[in-house]
Amino acid sequence: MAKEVIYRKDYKAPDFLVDNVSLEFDLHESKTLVKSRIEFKKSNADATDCVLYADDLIFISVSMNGELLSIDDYILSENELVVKNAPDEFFLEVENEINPKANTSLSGLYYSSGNLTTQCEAQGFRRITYYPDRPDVMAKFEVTLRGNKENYPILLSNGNLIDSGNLEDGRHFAKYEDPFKKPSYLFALVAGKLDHIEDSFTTMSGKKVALKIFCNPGNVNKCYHAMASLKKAMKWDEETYGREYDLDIFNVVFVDDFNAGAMENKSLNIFNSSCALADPITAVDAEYQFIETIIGHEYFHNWTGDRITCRSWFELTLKEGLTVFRHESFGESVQDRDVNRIGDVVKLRNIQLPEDLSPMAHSIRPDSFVEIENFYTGTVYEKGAEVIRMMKTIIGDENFRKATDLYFEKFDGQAVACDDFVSCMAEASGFDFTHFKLWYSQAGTPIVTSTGEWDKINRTYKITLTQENKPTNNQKEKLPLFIPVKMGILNHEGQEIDLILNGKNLGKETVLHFTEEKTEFVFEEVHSQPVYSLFRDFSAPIIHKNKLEDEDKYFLVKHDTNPFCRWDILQQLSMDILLKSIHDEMVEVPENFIEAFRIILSDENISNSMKATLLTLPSEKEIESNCEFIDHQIIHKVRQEFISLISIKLHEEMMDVFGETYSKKEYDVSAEEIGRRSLHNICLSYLCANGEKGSIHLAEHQYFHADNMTDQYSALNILVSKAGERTAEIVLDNFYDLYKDDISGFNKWLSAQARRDIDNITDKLREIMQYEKFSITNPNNVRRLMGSFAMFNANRFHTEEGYKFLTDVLISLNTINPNIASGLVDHMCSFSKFKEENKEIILRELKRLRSIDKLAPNLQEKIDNALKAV
Ligand code: HT7
Ligand code: ZN
Repeated sequence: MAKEVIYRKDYKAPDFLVDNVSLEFDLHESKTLVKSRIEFKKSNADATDCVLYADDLIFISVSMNGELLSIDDYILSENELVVKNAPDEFFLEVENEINPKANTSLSGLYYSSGNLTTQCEAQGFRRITYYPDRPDVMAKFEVTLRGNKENYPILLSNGNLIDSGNLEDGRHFAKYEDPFKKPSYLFALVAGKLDHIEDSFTTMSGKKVALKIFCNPGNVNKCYHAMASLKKAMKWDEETYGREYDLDIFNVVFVDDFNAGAMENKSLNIFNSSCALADPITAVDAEYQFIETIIGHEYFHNWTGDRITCRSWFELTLKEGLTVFRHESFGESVQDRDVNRIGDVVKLRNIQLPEDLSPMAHSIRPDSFVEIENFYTGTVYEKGAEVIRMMKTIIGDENFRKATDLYFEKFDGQAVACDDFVSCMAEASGFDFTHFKLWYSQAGTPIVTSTGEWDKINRTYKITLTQENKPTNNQKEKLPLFIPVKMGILNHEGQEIDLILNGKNLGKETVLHFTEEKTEFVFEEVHSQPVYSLFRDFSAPIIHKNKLEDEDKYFLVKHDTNPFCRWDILQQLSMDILLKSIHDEMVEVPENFIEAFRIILSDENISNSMKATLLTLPSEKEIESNCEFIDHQIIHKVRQEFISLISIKLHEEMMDVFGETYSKKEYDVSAEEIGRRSLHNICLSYLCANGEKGSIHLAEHQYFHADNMTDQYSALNILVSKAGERTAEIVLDNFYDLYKDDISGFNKWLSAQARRDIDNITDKLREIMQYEKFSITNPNNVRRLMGSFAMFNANRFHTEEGYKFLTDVLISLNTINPNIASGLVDHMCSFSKFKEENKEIILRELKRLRSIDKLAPNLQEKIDNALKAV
């Protein structure tokens, strides 16, 4: 039976609240016994039934106030335990059993690689025991863990360790108490054989916090970057938001089998080891940078998520949008600011924009869902962060800090809504956010068109903005949004002029409030033909259609004072060329584009990392979002040819920069060195674009002599795509031999295989899935193989064989891990602009998947949406 749709408007506060809960676990991989004692208080005087949720539990008993309940006192079903005629205050004691080994969904308590681990967000706690598992029920937890000392020498849970000791039969125990109230989704336990490193952090009020990072034996040397990142994040949160850590202990655990990147359980963060472990030999620079920000993200949740949480899952962006905004700001401050901002926008364009164009389009605060797991999306996370950023842009840094201080003060210890957060923004700044709040409920990406008109006689410059908000799948009617436009105007010499609007001098840069379908902003005292620079730092998550002449665009590439806008305008120029070439099925690159690249390559005032960023063309996914009609094969071919032409025209310059950026220095992850390597490697990829022998030799040399994974993996990918099949096989085999026993190296090998542009790719990938090293129950393996294939090898994935292959894998994953399956099915659910023959095959495959027995609800929800949209 299909799962029902839940609506935000139906939210009701809980009938019963929990003050205290104590849990006892007798841990065993296939038979764990759970005993709970839950203290309830009625909060709705009219309520009679107390509802506890359940999923895949074996019920043993329930008693109230010490008395065993009889079958007439409660109703037990697969997903609920309903205690009838519950009094105003009482405690329940429930016993149940679970089987962690059989739990391949990795939600709840599961056994993998010798460890017992939990994942409770969003609704995993009900897979552990009967409980009012909803985020607005916040309680103090006391947890006792018992387990075999040899198998599980480390026993961890949230909060402070208050007791521990040995038991009979080679068992031991540990008792934890978490003094902070929390919802059940933040509960965690880990038991296993783990090594650890430790350090400490002294908070701004002088409290010493013990920091421990746990990992599988043999990996401690790869934990130091994470530890350094954690300490940086703790300091940054004190300096930037005045937030201090609140317990004496902070534990972090890295595990290999994990559905997402990480989880912010109170004082016991758990990470997917692929997002946490790093050393120069097995991790690339991007991973080092990612670790820094994800460690920050989970730590920042301590205040934005744990201390103040969401009252219902509809409000998910309250904690996730805000925490992504906080981690992005942290990244901007500890890494290269502008390159980082651009990277975040690239992510939005590659992940979130396609969501807005898909049948699953939703607002950052959805109004309904079937399966909450399907709403951990780029929209809720990354676009949610952009919405927070816009508020900051509108009210300014100082007011924003006042507003967050107010938020922390007012709502500490509570489960609240997005409206509560925005009310703090309004109260602290005096700004009326009523119109702005439409961003929370309206889905879709507005298209903003801009034109500029200089009036020589009146010396005015009129900038006209129009916004179009196209219907999305479930929301046909749209209203104009409140769009902050950070901007400046340049004179013909490239200098910023004073912005005089309605007689008021706003300085050289301002934020326009664009709130209607069309608005004209008339700037005064503009003495010569100017050029505008709009949406600086990407001040709003919109698509900007710039009506400037190409000449003005190239002028901005050279002169715009805002690095984001310089990059963005160059991206627009590339996109224009790409779209025209796709249309004409012939690639022509104008000389001034080449000249712009040439100037960038030799400009000493641009950092290496910014150069690499500027020289990167929009991805195939971004091109797709800009096409009316999508032919993946043509998009791929055109983009490759574009790169080849740049390579031919700028061979010498690329060679020079490649040489200049060569270094024998020992590997380090300073921003400068990361920038150097990234420019070096992008030049190498351009040089090899045509498979020219001399350049391929350079790549081979780099592959075999690199002392770090960044250079080696770049060279590997270049060789695999450009050096011909024989060389590709040789280096892939070599890479496999080197790294097959290293999880991170093996995963990289899977991605490299999945991206191969070869005829028999699906046979190859099916064969790899049979390798002993490959495990379909490991989300990283699956994502690296299937995810990379679908996302980065569109040319081969969007074929009959590709769709069949993904569908076969999804059928297996449906029972193993529906959450991972649901993440992958997206690649087949947004096909309205595809070629007819592709549409037909996708429809056939989706129907095949839809018809299988016991299809998971999260797959059902997505497939049904996709089929409805046809
Ligand atoms: N809050 C977490 C989101 C999450 C998750 C994490 C791991 C496994 C399954 C999960 N479902 C939801 C992670 C975060 O945003 O920080
Ligand atoms: Zn998060």
